[in-house]
Amino acid sequence: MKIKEIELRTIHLPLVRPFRTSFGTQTSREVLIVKVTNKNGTAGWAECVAMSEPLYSPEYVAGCIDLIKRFLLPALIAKPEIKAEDVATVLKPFLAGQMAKASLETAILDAQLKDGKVSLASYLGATKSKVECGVSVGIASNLEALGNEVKSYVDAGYRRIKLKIEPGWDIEAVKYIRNLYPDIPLQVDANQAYSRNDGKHLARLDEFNLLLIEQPLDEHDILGHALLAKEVKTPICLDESIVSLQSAEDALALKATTIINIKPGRVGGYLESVKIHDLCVKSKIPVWCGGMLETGIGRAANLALAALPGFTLPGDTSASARYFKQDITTPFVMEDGYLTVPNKPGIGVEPDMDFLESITRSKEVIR
Ligand code: NPQ
Ligand code: MG
Repeated sequence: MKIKEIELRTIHLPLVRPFRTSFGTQTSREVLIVKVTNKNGTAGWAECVAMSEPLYSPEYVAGCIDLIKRFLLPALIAKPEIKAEDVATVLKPFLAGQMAKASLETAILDAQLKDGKVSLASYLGATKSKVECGVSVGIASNLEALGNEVKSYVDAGYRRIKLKIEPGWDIEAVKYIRNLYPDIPLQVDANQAYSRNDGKHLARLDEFNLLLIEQPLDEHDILGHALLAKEVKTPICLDESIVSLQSAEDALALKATTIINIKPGRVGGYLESVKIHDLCVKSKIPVWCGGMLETGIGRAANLALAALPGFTLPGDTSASARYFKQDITTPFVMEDGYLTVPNKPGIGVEPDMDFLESITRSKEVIR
């Protein structure tokens, strides 16, 4: 297709409750929304999952906007025609910006699939029409508050609970929730908060029958995760460390991870995500779809990916209401612990333009 114009818009959405992780407390979500219009007049939408600040990953919203305007967009526009399948190759010379690149590829793919009348789910190879939902629970001020929040999610029907942990909020929190819910699928996420010396401490989690421990160490410490995997019985699952197919291959070969969390933004897009999914299926490694507090735009696309057959564990693909009072699309509502995979062409959803305008903080159109 030929690109006619690109709109870069930042929006601001308050969260229904503060979300505390080992890297900080978020009370709202600033999101970069990308709209690509092609010469047919078809609009493709995507969101960039970078946060306002580089706390989870090196990328951040203002940096992504700069990277897109200064380097990525000029490289794409220099091509007389562009297919979504070629975007990653065209952008490969630029050594930064998986999340920025993913947002451009996804918006182009949305427009391309809409023109072809194909849903993202069927294009990616989805085999399910609904996916099981898990939920990520922030660090709480005390155990009782944690118990109340978890109870609200269990009552809503979530099929897996993930507790955010950090030194000082780990063994006791897990023990408390495990006592309340002896059988619920339970896992933890440290977002890099531990060090190589913490193996003995983290092995104390082994008695609680957790599905996995997510990203205990620094994103660059693949060897550390491999060493840790020998000290703890609970499976290690990498998140931040997996930034490409290559990094997934390396982590598996080095036995640093036995389960993988795929976040399309973190690995450069949905096409790279499918390659990692295929590698995991071939390697008999369970995968699940992570979440970055996406609006309906990103959530729709994540559901398409999570509907692939290798996604055998519930993801952080929660309902819109987990994070937002009002979503920018028709809200994703959970039924019996499942979300329905969109099946209309492209990502299958459109933003509510009146609401989108009302929460817009900045907007630039590049022709
Ligand atoms: C994770 N997500 O798996 C991330 C981290 C995360 C659902 O736990 C604003 C934007 C706040 C993105 C907090 C979940 C965030 C964010 C946490 C991502 O590691
Ligand atoms: Mg994580």
